[in-house]
Amino acid sequence: MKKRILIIGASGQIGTELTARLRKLYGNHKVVATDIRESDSTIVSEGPFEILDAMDSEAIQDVVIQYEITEIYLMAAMLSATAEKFPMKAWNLNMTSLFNVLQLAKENKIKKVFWPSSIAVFGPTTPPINTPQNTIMEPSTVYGISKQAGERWCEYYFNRYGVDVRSIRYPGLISYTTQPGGGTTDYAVDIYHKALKHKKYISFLSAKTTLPMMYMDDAIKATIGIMEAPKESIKIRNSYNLSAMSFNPEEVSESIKKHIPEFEIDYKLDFRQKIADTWPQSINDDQARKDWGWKHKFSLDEMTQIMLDNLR
Ligand code: AKB
Repeated sequence: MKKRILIIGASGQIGTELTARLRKLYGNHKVVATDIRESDSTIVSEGPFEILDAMDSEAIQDVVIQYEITEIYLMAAMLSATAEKFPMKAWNLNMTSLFNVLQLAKENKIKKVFWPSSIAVFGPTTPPINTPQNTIMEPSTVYGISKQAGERWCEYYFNRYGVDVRSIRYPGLISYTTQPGGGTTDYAVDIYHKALKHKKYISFLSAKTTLPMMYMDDAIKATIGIMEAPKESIKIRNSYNLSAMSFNPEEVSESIKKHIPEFEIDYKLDFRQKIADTWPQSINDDQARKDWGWKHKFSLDEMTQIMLDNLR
């Protein structure tokens, strides 16, 4: 059967870049981009685009049938900070959208599913340094709880119904094309915008709050990499740890200062500090490297160079 991909949440931070990369790989018409809102980017002009609500199972099924979809990347979700403001809405969106897609795979209407998990599945009782693949997971945020429940459901659908679902636990993601929305790691994107615009940034996380992070190119490579890997090599059907680098606001600020010496950072902590305090500082991703050949490329300084060059 020929590959035809559906991306749900294609206008978001990851969806935008994922759509572009998949279209380059497989051809524009093979990748159907959908989102609840219209996007003004090339996503709409360069290939098929449909308005689609991830909560609407019938609408998703219609698109799957219309375009003869074989795989779905489900990128729609409410992230950690917004989810704390709208707990029930976040739970409903994050879980219903996943069930909608898993169900289509269970009914054999599609062959493969990608669903993103997050470092938010870990919590205050998790070992925070070099966090192992299998460890204590007691998330204390709504987003983290929904991602952990999602992981369990993915594994359940694989074990019980043979659904080929693949997942990675994204760290904070940084890119210059699209802004993130509603996450705790969003500062690591905003800081570059503000550095160029105002030469100053006020961080909502403290100087020493170290979190696992990744440049978007690496995240896209991992996402497509796990989906392209032979089925037998995917040994974990809940979600894979994934790591590239770890840094804190002070360290990004030092990296920016190498290009903009007058850059200043100040700190005004808000509710997101509490969320960050429950997440690991670094992640052990040996299993992903061993099972399907994951390898990261970008370091903090390389990313800073790219971010500043492109945002300029
Ligand atoms: C967030 O901050 O909520 C996300 C994530 C780490 O999943 N970027």
